[in-house]
Amino acid sequence: MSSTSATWTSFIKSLASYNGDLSSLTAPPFILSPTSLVEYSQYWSEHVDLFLAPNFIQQEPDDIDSVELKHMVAVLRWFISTLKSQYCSRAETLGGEKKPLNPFLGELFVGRWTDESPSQSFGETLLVSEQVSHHPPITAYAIQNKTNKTTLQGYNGIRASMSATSLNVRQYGHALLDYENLNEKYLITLPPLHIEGILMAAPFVELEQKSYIQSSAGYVAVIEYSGRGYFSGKSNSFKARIFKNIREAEDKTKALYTVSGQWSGVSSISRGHTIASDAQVFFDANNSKPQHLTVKPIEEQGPLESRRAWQKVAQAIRANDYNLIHEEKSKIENEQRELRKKEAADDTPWKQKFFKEIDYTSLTEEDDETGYIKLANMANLSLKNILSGSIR
Ligand code: CLR
Repeated sequence: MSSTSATWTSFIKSLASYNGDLSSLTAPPFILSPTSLVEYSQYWSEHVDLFLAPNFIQQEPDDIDSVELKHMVAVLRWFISTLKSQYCSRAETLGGEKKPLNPFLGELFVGRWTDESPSQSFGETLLVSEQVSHHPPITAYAIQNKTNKTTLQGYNGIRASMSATSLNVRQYGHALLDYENLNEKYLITLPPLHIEGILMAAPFVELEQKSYIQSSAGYVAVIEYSGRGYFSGKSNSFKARIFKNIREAEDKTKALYTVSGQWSGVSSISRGHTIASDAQVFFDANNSKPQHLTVKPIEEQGPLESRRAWQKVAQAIRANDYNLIHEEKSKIENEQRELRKKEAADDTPWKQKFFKEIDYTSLTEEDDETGYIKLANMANLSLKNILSGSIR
């Protein structure tokens, strides 16, 4: 057995007790990513044109669909476009899924997307992402385009457990999308996933089960995920159906639209509950390059900003220098321990910079300015801070 496979075997053993808390995972260097998990929020907006698209949709006199339904189709297209960035980008740039850096409390990642549209009607889109909990890791984020009064905000945590061959990951949290000019909001839940290929030391993500998009206009999209050898035999497959409301969603034949294909490739859309032979292309991930955000140069970043804070660790990872990785990581960890001790001693607990925690279970629909409770009720989803997508 080579030394690589020996460390991989012990890594797999450590995965057996992994619960989603990255600090408990000691992985061999070749599986480490130089990027912190706090950066992953950027994947929500690498197709800015699709993110803003509902703002530019017009109702035509001979339209069969309501304008709200047209918006829902556009929101679904944007959502599907985010998946390749979210779940395939490490495989594409680093050759496989990697273990991200474990963000420290208060770690920040900020950046912006400039307007690349021909008409310059998009304006600038900003991202702020903040690590709001360390044990367990939870990242909060907001993506805002002021020109078009469009905001996405949400938070994300994971729970993981190892089965015989794969790491099963459930995401908790949700995203809220607000199109202020349209007076429409959307609640987005996050799909469960699993990491395959671990035994072969070639990990990759596959999505599973369902996620939902609930519109404040009533429409709901139910997205079902499957991998190789399920309904199409292709990896990264999905089938999404749009219904008038969650009650209609109980009967698949009531679907107003059906979308089917690969989220990392091509998908098609048909009216009704089946994909017709003349179905139109819905989204083609191969033909729609992600637009990466711009981040300040490291020298100009503040000390809490992710790339500056992890700079030395990232360099050590790129250089494959295990001792240096460990040394530089320990510096950050010790510094964090000292900070927590000091906060406890001074009785000044750490506070988030950009986000506030809301206990939805103690709010009524009327008191909740975010609109989350109303949307969660419309979609029949649990309000408790438990796994997203859980039915009440
Ligand atoms: C984080 C939030 C993003 C979507 C997303 C994509 C990939 C997920 C990541 C989330 C959480 C951490 C994750 C990662 C894939 C692999 C990694 C589950 C949900 C785990 C911790 C790595 C384990 C080590 C393997 C390489 C074996 O919006």
